[in-house]
Amino acid sequence: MTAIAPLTTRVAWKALAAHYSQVRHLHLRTLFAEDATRGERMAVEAVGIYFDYSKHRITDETLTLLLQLAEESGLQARIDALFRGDKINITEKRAVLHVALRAPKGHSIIVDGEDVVPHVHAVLAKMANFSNRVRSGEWKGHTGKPIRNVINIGIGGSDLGPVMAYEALRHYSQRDLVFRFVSNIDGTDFAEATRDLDAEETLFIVSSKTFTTLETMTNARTARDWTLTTLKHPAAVAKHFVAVSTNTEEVTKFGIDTANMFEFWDWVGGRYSMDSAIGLSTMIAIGPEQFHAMLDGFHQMDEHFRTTPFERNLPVLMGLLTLWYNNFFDAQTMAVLPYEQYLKRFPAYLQQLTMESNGKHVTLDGTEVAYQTGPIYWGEPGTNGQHSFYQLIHQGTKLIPCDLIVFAQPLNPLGRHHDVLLANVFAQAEALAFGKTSQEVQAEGTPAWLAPHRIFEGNRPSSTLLLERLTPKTLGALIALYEHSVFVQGAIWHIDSFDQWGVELGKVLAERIIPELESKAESPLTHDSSTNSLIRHYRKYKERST
Ligand code: G6Q
Repeated sequence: MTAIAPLTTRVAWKALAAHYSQVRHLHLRTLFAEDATRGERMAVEAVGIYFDYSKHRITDETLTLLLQLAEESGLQARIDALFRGDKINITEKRAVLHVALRAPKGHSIIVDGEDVVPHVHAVLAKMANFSNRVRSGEWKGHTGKPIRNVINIGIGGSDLGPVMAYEALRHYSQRDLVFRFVSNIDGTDFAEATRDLDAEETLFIVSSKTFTTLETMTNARTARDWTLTTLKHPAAVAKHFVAVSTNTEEVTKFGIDTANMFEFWDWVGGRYSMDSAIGLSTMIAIGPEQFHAMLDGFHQMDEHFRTTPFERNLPVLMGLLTLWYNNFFDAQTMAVLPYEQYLKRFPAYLQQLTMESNGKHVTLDGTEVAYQTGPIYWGEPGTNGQHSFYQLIHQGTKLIPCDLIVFAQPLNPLGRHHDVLLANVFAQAEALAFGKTSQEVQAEGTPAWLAPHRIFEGNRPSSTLLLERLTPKTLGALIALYEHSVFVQGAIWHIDSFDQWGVELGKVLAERIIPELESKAESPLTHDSSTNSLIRHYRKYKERST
């Protein structure tokens, strides 16, 4: 890794800090009034995504400086290292090659002296074969009935991608199959997912990179018991369980035939794995052809990111804009607001992608950062959000940049619904940017005492992402856009966006507490006084219920 000047000492950073104090009060009303072409100029169209970033609190100089910051941060070299398969996840000493998962046949990406692309395609072919057999009813359960229900058991990266993709692409799914997703260790998740299902017709996909994750393995064992309670014979496991994992040994120990194991590799991070075999449930739902269309969307965005000059590069622009608010305006959060019901789990998916990746407090060399890193991502589908939390975005005291995502063609055309939906998203972006002045409020005849409450300051920044239609391909492009935007931010902050040590401590402590909760004996407790007291109360309450 070449030495790089600390972020806050870079020329462009200092220039941006000075520039910020000059433009921070500039209003979008002024910026638009001064430049009639702003709306067309500050927009880029690539891989089917029209990205309008004109409603951001930026001038041409802001952009120039942000792009300079990207150059000074060695972004192009980082991108090249990513695509080359360098071990850029330095704390885990791993390559980060989700881009290989969607590399077309014939491409070549070498990891530890071996071309990984043929392996990726071999697994895709195995997934396609299995998916087709389930979809056609050829794959039979233990008693000879075809599979009707598919349950993915996994958590974190082995759950959020599959459930988001299933919901997003439900329109394209085989409707006579039921898909459910069990992630939580809370028994309710499993109980509710299976209560109306027939074990004879149910297939479990145990998705776990490590095949040791406590929640997933507990749910998988419960699923095995549930299956065997009905089907009685241990041989049923082979017909009702398949695994997606990197850990052959643990899969075998669980009793799943490795012929029914779909492999992936340690260079695929959990939160970057929905297009690997972790997407098996997605492929069963939408079929191999549509799954490949999704991979194509991912790949096209990869190529756009890898080869397009930064000033027209969607993930670069998106990443830089996020950084602009995060580091100069001190914005704490980013709202992701899909105006598309099928994307209802997209904000939850993005929360892991963005926050697990960039929620870091030290740089690659282990020194404490002297600046803010990853913002909090949150959101809900529009227009529901408009009737709840948008109030705070419009008139609260916090600056919340928004991503508004919308598709021009409805998947379920219904009367005037879609025009009304689109009108809402455009109106919101307009209201956020331009607000409502006191003159406008007065002109409406609002009494003086009420006027302050009705004024919208405006100057609330947003990006609008307008796509033609939600398809597997456009979904792939959209996800890759966010993946690479996260990468851009992490590269500039000089952090490891691909490890997740922050989730470890809680897991270790839970393992220690489990026996203390399970044991009947009043074993002495050696935690802090709060944890000790909570454990004692839990034991007391638990006894009352038995
Ligand atoms: C993602 C994280 C994490 C992981 C889960 C599940 O990047 O690593 O969310 O995906 O902890 O892990 P397993 O797939 O190993 O069960």
